[in-house]
Amino acid sequence: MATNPPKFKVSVVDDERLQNLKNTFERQYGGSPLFYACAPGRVNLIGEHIDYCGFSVLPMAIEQNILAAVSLNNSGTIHLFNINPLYSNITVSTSEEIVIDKNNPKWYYYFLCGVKGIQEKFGISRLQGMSCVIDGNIPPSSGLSSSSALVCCAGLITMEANQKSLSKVDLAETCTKCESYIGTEGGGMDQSISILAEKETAKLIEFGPLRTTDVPLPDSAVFVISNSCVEMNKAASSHYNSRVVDCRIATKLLAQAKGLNQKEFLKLAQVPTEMNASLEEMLALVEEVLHPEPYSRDEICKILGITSQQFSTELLSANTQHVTHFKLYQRAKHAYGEAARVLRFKNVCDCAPNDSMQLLGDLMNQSHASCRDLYECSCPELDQLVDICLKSGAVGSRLTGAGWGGCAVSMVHRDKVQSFLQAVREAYYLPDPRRAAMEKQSLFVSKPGGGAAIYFEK
Ligand code: ADP
Ligand code: NG1
Repeated sequence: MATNPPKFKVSVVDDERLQNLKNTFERQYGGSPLFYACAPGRVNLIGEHIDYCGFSVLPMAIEQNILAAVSLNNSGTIHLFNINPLYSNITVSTSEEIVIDKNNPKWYYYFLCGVKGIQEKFGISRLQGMSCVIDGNIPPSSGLSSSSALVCCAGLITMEANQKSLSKVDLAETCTKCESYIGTEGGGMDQSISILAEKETAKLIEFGPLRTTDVPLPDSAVFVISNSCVEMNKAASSHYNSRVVDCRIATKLLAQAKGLNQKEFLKLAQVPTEMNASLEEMLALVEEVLHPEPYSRDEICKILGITSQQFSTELLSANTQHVTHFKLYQRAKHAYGEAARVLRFKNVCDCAPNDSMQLLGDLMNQSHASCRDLYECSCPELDQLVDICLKSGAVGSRLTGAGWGGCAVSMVHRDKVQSFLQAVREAYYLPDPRRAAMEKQSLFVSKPGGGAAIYFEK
């Protein structure tokens, strides 16, 4: 395979998988693909649920990805065929507006988010018809960003098929914006790392404006992903958006308490920036201003001087209209604490990564405790798995991604990886037949992978 265009270089692609994709494409459409595209999933090492607060996060791409084979057609349609029979085929007309049903998050809506995002970005009135075969090997709804990889892959394909060009940063921002058509108010970590990742390095991702910095990880650290085998589909539940809403309301109460115009504040990171305050000072402000008991709607409306109608339309999202209580103190405390942990993790890696595995592990453990107790985005199985990982020799272990199920990421000393894998296998997977059947794709070592790529056959 030769790389083309140069901006999106080839990522690691398993040749057997590619050959299978090509064969399926030929059987399905009767011709060869014109090009291929892939976009990876990611594992977040630290910085959970703070991208949408405007704070930096620290993920790396994984080797598992969404891979697609594509040809162009003149029939004014987008055909999508998925290698996995669980995901049914679909044909969409390019002469009609692309409609994404937020109440029914079918797999192809994620693809159509990417298509729509590029269409809107360039104001394309009539999209190029395309025939695609999709093959994904990222465990879905497990905190490894399978959905964003699908959105990014579709964005990249649509850009290429319509002969448009964007920088990686612009494509990442476009894909972040368009995934919100499915209804989740994500912060951009997943799309940014899927597109901007580079092999062999984790990245600090900063927002507003989007930028990334390589983070050198300790030579002796190996990151192991383990799936709790509990799935949580973000778009089909309101857990995720209800946390976004808690943070938005906490922002407004903190801003108002410091005499700022709360209407101008939406993200927790804006308040310290405006006040020129440190994260430690923000944690003290949370203690001073917010109370640990959940806030009711009435109380929030009274404090902010807004009507119940304004509360519903300006602060809540479509799928959180039913929420009656808001744990503002706990959510803000998590966000400012987690933002500080990301910066400490990055500093430790920059200064003395090889002497500091324990420090990094401690930060990961603190992050998990905060996600579990303050942000309440873990679940019993995930807590059990994290405990097992620590007892099996991990230096640090925590849930990764949105949570409420999905994966843990553990940092393990290189010399202990084999005994760690065996101990986790015995304690978490083998005792349960369902988990045992999923073990092969659920427990694996992960190296930082490359970002989204397009390539042509020689
Ligand atoms: P994640 O944390 O993996 O992003 P989500 O629940 O947000 O979890 O998204 C998972 C959804 O993404 C799946 O239900 C499915 O609709 C879509 N998806 C993931 N992988 C694939 C795939 N290989 N092919 C088609 N759709 C996929
Ligand atoms: P996953 O794990 O892919 O559901 C979600 C958000 C991220 C981030 C994490 C929590 C989307 C597309 N992704 O990730 O932006 O907020 O949760 O840190 O909404």
